[in-house]
Amino acid sequence: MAIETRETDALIVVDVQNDFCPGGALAVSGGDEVVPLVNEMARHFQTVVFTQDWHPEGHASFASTHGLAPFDTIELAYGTQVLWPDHCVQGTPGAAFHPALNATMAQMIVRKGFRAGIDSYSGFTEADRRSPTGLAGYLRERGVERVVVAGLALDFCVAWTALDARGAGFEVIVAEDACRAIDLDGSLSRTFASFEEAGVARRRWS
Ligand code: VGL
Ligand code: ZN
Repeated sequence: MAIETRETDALIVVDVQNDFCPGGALAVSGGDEVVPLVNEMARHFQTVVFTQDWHPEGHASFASTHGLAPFDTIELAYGTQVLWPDHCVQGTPGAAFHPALNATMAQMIVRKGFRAGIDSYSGFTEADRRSPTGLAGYLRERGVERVVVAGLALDFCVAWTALDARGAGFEVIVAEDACRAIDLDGSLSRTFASFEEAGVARRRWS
């Protein structure tokens, strides 16, 4: 493996849920392809955290809530919000983890985006940039120094999670081959530029 894991590493697996896989409401091309790799990776980490996008019906990030088209943007109190198809509605099959994802490996599952008016791409801080999920404290208390991030989508929830991990003082590696991107209006190249600027490393697992 190209990433030598340490005892003080954590693996953060972002949003490997049915709605982000082919056939889902907000399918990421090849999203299901990360599952075998993520399952393999998880065996090498003492700390494994999953994030789960977990929206109530009528969520502020849903285009349908505003009578607008998916992928339009609007201004909310906390800034510009991309509008998505309804996805990852709490308790629905679309919000469940991909059936082949080995969820028994996760010690901690962080649900996010559960407040009707606030989105959360990041597993650390909601889109208002004020409300922490508690994940940074959890990792610090577990003695974690470095996080490896994998999952969906590379240019949204993986990106925000990786950048916030860096902002919280962790060393961060994004395992690129264990991610897939949406790539909306240049979002992927902007993501790579922000990784470069923030000191988030991009590596392959295999
Ligand atoms: C995500 C858009 C909306 C993601 C979540 O997991 O990247 N993207 N909600
Ligand atoms: Zn979402």
